Amino acid sequence: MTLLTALDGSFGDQPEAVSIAGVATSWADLRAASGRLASAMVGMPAVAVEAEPTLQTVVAVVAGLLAGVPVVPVPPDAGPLEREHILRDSGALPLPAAAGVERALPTPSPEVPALVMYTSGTTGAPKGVVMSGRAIAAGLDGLADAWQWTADDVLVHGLPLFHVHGLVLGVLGALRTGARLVHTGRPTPAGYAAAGGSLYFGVPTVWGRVCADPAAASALTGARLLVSGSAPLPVPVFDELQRLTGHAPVERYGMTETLITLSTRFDGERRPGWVGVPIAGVDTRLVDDHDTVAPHDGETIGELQVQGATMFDRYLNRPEATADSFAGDWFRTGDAAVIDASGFHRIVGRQSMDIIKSGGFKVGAGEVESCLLGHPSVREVAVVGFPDDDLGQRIVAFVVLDGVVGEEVDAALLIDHVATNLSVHKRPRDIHVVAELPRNAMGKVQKHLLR
Ligand code: MCA
Ligand code: AMP
Repeated sequence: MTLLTALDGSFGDQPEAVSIAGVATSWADLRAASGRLASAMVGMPAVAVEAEPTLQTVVAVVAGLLAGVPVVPVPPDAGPLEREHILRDSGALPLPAAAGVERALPTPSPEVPALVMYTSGTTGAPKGVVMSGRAIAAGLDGLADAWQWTADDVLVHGLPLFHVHGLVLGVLGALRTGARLVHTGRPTPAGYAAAGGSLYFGVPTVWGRVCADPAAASALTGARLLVSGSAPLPVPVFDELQRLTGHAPVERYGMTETLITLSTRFDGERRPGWVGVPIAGVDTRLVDDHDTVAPHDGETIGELQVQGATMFDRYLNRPEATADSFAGDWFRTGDAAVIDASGFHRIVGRQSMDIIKSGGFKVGAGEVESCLLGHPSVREVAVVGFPDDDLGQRIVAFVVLDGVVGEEVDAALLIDHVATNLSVHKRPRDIHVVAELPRNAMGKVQKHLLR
């Protein structure tokens, strides 16, 4: 298949080409297992894959790509609310119970939807981002170019397999570049230290934890490149990582919708607090509130808009949301940024307070609020992101309890309600019970006052 070059035999083979949480396979065996499963998948509208960090997950994802069946990764800890939404909205069916006898399958067109990944917005339930094999290939090739990422690399990470970072970059990227992959199961400093890789991926929370474990950090000195993304890498973490490992990390920026669009380069400047330049095939611009192009002077803040080969097709079942997310050919990222005269980008923040990035996970305040309102004791709620040294932002809920129910509600119960109905990383870390929420004359909650 053309997307996953390593599975075509282009890089020869090795017995431990892909290793996940200690279980390894060669590319030939991976290709064979995926081929058998693909044969049983042909004709499915979409396939739901429980995205545990296991080799089975990789086999199932590759099978979907071989069969031309869109893969919908489901967070393994997704509770009933989140799971039912994803399955109903995508129409994805469970994996076939048994693999078939492998048949020769035609190579799917690069325009066929390869993945549907769910991402949170400011309001409502997460939206399914439909991405083609063509966009994925363009995104990975752009990163291979920026990072000089080749078959000589050993890629190490332990990120979840239901988001772009862990799955597209972290698995498909290895299978396209021919780099050997060591997935550590969880992204722990000890796991990273023991893996002996050349190329490491992490979210800032992971890099912060590596810095807090100097022995683990010093084990990374032999690496070639440490890459951070999914959330802003704090400058002190950048500096500390450089001090402890000898490597200035490469920071890159992207979104589920656009894949990775900006990065500092292996052979270029790595400036703390900045996310570099567009990868090949991507263009960017800044606009003001009226969609008028703003100057790239390193000071003027505008909304970052992007266009190019890495773009998603559409939000599944949401033509209006898709249309609203574009200004002509330009995708509205919702991130505020500056661009300097040399083309370097700095992400200044999100335009909406209702998008929270916690541990690199994007969480919509509205989704957590709806979930909490589903608890019988909660009358009103407002969810906000508070700065957090470890997670970047921590989810905090302010709740007004329903006096009629009359029962004392334990904060732990409400936290658990979100962890079990949505997923663990969407749970508030703190609950504040308040008599009322600050509202303006229109009745709208004034979240900035809560912060
Ligand atoms: C605690 N736990 C609970 C509860 N409280 N479980 C159920 N109910 C509760 N009330 C337990 C869990 O079972 C789990 O246990 C543990 O707590 C999880 O703790 P938590 O603090 O949430 O996890 P963490 O270890 O602190 O997580 C930090 C992390 C994680 C590992 C960095 O946030 C992470 O994996 N982040 C990666 C996010 C990511 O990949 N984003 C990419 C998005 P146990 O540990 O025993 O299981 S893609 C993207 O953004 C774009 C495209 C881009 O640019 O990349
Ligand atoms: P997601 O929806 O999970 O794909 O997250 C995309 C969002 O993550 C972007 O819109 C940014 O807000 C944020 N993000 C990703 N990478 C970076 C980065 N290097 N610096 C700052 N924010 C980032």
